[in-house]
Amino acid sequence: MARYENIVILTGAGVSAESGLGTFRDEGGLWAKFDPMKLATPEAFEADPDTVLGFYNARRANLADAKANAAHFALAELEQNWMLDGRANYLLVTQNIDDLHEQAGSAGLLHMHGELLKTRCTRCGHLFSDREDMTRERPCPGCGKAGGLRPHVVWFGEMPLGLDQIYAALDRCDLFVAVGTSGTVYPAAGFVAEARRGGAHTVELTLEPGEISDLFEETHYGPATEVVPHWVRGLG
Ligand code: BJW
Repeated sequence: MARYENIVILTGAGVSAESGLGTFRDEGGLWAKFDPMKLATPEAFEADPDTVLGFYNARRANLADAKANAAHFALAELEQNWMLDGRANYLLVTQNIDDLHEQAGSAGLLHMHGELLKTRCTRCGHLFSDREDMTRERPCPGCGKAGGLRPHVVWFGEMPLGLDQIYAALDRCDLFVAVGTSGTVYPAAGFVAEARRGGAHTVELTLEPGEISDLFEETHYGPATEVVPHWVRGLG
């Protein structure tokens, strides 16, 4: 495999679009239809927990039938080839809360915006895998109290997960690749600049140019299921 020793991949909603999961900001996307300030902030949850829980319950139901696509599989294959080559520094950071990278077999994976199939209790902090509906009546399996369950996702104004690990990997990476993300949400949108500061080669694989495309040295545009496998094959 090619010359890189330390790879960081960042994925966004575009990598899962062809699996039938909507993106956020494209035409018909979630935030084009719904106001994120009323669904994806701690204040929205405080003001109207039933609406917020209902929104995430519906997305859990939608995720139940979704299958990993060729882009997820190509990234898992890249990781496996990299490990076989004896080069262990590979980190796949996803902004997505779906489980499609896991389905494809990715192991070195960090969900910086949380996971839809996990529930957290705001009363006791208990975190558990969960495919059921979250309701205010349902008791937490950890503390037994009702009223505290919320999706284990990162809302606007909350701290993304794993940032220390991500910035350490960005500092030492020599290849940074962003796949299917619009580059509108920080801190993820700042990762390309961070990687460039450390001297990494930067690649964008997405449907069309977006807000931060100028920051990438190499760009390939088209559907993720075509562009990602093609780029991965070229690397080998
Ligand atoms: C395809 C395709 C196909 C389509 N093939 N491609 C300035 C600086 C720093 C922070 C801020 C700032 N101003 C405001 C902030 C705060 C805020 C923020 O960034 N707001 C912006 C809107 C401006 N950020 C936060 O609040 C974050 N926390 C934070 O900053 O904490 C403090 C902190 C300070 C300093 C350091 C560190 C931390 C938290 C952000 C949480 C985001 N949460 C969500 C919801 C998660 C749960 C859920 O899913 O409901 O995360 S919002 C939503 O956006 C979701 C996504 O992960 C995220 C990114 O979206 P993504 O993936 O890019 O999707 P789209 O739809 O935007 O783009 C899809 C792309 O795919 C497009 O480009 C298409 O073209 C492409 N595409 N089809 C290939 N077939």
